[in-house]
Amino acid sequence: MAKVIVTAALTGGGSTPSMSPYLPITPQQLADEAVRAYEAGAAIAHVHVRNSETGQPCSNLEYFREIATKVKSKCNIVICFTTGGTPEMTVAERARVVAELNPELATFNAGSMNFGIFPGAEGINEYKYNWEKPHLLNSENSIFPNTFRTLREFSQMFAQTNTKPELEVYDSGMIHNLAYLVQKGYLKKPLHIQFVLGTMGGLPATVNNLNFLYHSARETLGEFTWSTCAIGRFQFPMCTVAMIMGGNTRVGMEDNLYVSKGVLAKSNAELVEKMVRILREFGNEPACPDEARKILGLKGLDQVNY
Ligand code: KMH
Ligand code: ZN
Repeated sequence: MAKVIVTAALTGGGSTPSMSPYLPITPQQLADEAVRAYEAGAAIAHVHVRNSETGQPCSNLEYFREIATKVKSKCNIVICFTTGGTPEMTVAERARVVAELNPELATFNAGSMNFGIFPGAEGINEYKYNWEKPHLLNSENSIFPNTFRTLREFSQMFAQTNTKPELEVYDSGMIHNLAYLVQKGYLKKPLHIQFVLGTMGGLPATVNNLNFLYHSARETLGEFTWSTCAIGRFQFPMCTVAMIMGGNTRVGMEDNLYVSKGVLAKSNAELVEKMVRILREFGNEPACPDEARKILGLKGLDQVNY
């Protein structure tokens, strides 16, 4: 039996309120979703924040703090804050949550890329909010910037706060960006990688691509811990493959809004429950938060600033 980490990515920045009435928006909703995901077997909650009135992705530090504090008062799930945000945010805005809240774990996007969320507009006939349509359509002409300088500065900030970077790898070139950061001493081993499959601009979600990324990373970086997430209907197939390969899994409404074909998930916990059922069918068990802390070598909940 292996212990497998299930991360719940609660809301993200690419899903919009018109796509699902169940998408969590306010800090209270996000905190409740994190606790329910924990009860369902998630060891990590990956957190983005949204404007409470409009649901628009934002980088409001007080929302991050409120969620983390509320969650911490109820359970010990690991919180992994986003530093990716959305392409509309500046790098400084994205970095602030780590510098101020000193979390155990946060995302670290391993290179620049196109990040198209505009196909998401195709299925929407009526928008709930005015910001949604331009947010989706403008992504046809925007870049998700993570220059070498940003990577160096983020590495140094993560080291200062002793926050473990969850290294988001969307394509194979990014593995070599990481190798450069390791070689220069900016990133320290052991590394933890999230292979992100199926974004528009990154590698498609196929078994071959996951296998290729994993083996390229092994060749280039040696040993590391890792997890996979995949967009849309590929979420459960790719997480299942990752589990079989010995990796960890990330599910949740950031990447996928449906629990089965045509059926919207009513909560992130539903998606976590499904992943846990799959893990158990293969004789595995979900890691609890403290087991995840051990696997990833996290500093502990007593060392955060929230
Ligand atoms: N939005 C996902 C495709 C981040 O938040 O920094 C990847 C992600 C990155 O979760
Ligand atoms: Zn994210």
